[in-house]
Amino acid sequence: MDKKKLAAEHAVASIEEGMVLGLGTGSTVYWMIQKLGELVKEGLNIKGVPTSQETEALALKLGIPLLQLADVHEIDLTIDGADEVSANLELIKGGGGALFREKMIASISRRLLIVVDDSKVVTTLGKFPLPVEVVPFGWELTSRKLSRFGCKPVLRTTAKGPFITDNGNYILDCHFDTIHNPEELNEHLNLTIGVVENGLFVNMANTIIVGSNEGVYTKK
Ligand code: ABF
Repeated sequence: MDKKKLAAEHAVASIEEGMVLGLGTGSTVYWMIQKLGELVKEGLNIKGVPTSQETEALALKLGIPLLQLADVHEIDLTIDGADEVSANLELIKGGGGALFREKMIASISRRLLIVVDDSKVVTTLGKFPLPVEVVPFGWELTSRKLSRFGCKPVLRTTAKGPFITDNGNYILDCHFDTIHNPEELNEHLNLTIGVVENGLFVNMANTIIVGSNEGVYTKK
């Protein structure tokens, strides 16, 4: 059984009639969106999903109603993936490069439900390199400032050059190994000139649904 699919399909049970839903990105969320599309076809009536480039085409294909983000003041429930989840429900996100928009959606969500397989569950964050979105101008200076926090920043690249986010920025994948105080680091990173946003989601996730070989379990 696909552990990501197990977690994602379990998460759908949290979706209620009339909700404004936030959808994240990634292969785990993909399974959830597929299941949501089936329920919409069977008559589930949700208010809609704020559009984002990643989900728009799939949502339209599945008949999931779309809302203009500017018209959305609050999201009832956001379901998203993660790259690492700690015992305190702190997250590292952004492996897919969409951390800024995911954090913006999460910031107006009443509930944030994370779906992962058990490979993402860790005791301490940091083994997964922390994605930090930075302005291209002076990125090398920003990189040097980030290294002072005890990491090795690496510019994310593609075959054609630097990876460019949906917002036109670069990503520095910061290798920390361990992050002992995610809350403090999150603040320090975002106060660093040149940093747009970082992949630490602290005090944001309410529930984690984990798919494993033994089935599904929930961390709250
Ligand atoms: C997204 O899901 C990203 O924040 C994160 O990098 C990714 C995890 O992808 P997957 O579910 O495919 O492992 O939300």
